[in-house]
Amino acid sequence: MFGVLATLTGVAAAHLVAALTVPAASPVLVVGSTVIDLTPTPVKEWAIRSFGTADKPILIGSVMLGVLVLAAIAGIVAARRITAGLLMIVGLAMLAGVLALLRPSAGPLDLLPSLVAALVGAVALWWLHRLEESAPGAGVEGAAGPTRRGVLLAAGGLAAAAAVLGSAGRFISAYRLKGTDIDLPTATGTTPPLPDGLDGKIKGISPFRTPTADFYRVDTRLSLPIVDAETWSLTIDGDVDQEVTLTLADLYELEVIERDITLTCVSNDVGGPYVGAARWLGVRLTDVLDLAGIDNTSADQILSTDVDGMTISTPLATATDGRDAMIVFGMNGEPLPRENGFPVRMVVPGLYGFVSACKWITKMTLTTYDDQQAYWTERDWATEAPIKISSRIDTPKPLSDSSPGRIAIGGVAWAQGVGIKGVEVRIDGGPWQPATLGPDAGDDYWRQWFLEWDAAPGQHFLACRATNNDGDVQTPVRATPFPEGSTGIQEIAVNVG
Ligand SMILES: Nc1nc2c(c(=O)[nH]1)N[C@H]1C(S)=C(S)[C@@H](COP(=O)(O)O)O[C@H]1N2
Ligand SMILES: [Mo]
Repeated sequence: MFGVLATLTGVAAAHLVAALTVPAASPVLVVGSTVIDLTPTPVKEWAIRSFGTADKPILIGSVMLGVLVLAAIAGIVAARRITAGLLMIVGLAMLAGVLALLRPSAGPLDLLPSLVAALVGAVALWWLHRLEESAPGAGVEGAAGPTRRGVLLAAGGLAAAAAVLGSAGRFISAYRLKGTDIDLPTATGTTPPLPDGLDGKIKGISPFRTPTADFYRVDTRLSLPIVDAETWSLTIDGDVDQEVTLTLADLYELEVIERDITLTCVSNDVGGPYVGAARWLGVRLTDVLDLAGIDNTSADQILSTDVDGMTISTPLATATDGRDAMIVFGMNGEPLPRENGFPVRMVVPGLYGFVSACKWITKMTLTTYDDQQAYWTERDWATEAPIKISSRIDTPKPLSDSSPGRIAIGGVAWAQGVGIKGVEVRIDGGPWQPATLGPDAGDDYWRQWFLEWDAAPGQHFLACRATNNDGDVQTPVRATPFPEGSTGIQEIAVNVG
């Protein structure tokens, strides 16, 4: 019990110090991030699939649990030999400290929270131990009477202190994460307004433009980076004519464009939630690369690095083939949210996010896949990863109950770069029936679709499949997200009655 209390206090104090310095260096987050990086790909895939966006809270909870079990053991050891217990607590904290220093972008300051955890944890444990030693009736079984009030009070005080320190840390982190309100330029040309979608007409269908707050989020981070737009810069180096470093103001000098693009995560299962459509404001990736000069390059990859040293690869030939690859600073008319890469990220239509959409980007290195490998390349994910044609049923929901009569079956379909020609629906294994498509906002954007259905009582099976503008039909052959994106057809069961 003492071990747990002392450790909690140490961890909470460290979290507060981290919030004031380097939030990601908080010991629990450091251990959690290390677990993420060391987790084999299949396990990671399974976790994303089973827990969805709750995978991170679950990870942090498990790390906390593990730490507290070790802390409890340290407490038991301390009751016999206080130095051994203290050493265990300090050892635990210093392990987190070493892991913090091993993070790609670590500086000496990253060690500070773990030092604080070690100090506070050890002092708290020693203090509790000393109070108990000096309490009358010490060592007597069941002597938790008034004689030990001092010890209990101290323990309660520590618990309260841990809660206050921890909350203060969270509050300060949240406060520092505010303030993404930079002035955005307007697009140089005009961008046609997004047509009205089917949102108002078909209940339960995905909105034609995903509200920013509902946009999916996938990344390896446990805490958001705090990046200052004033001091942020983007360096283009590697095999270029001349290395250049650009500020946000430099980017604003280039031709500013705005595009409607649907982003998709390679980890999205057929029918899954990791896809979102937004209007992106930024500049052409090629305009930025031209400032450094890539005419003579022998690179085949853009290796992007984020503020913390996370790397993402993008195939150079694909990104510069004329598609609207962008360096983005605005999303749906607002600055990028911290979650989605503030202040600047990359967006390349038609490529899964893990090989294109580097958030919090600070560097693009022109290099080859032979010379340098990005985070997911090292983990055997594909390097060429075009988004596969797919479609999803949004309504009715799987296993939902509906009343008999007219029901709209509806959803979205995407084939970025090529565009959607049609969507078909299959009811109870019958023939494929053409659905009605919603408005068209360009080949890089998804299409909504629906089919009116006269539902009879009973259980029914609904499936959908899309066809792209090249005439390719979504395949029924199932593939897992690893290593280059899922395929297959979504089929759901619904109840009518
Ligand atoms: N720096 C950084 N950028 C990143 C990632 C990451 O882990 N770190 N994840 C990528 C993945 S896998 C996807 S699918 C997209 C998701 O972007 P979103 O979170 O804005 O939806 O960001 C990409 N960019
Ligand atoms: Mo992704």
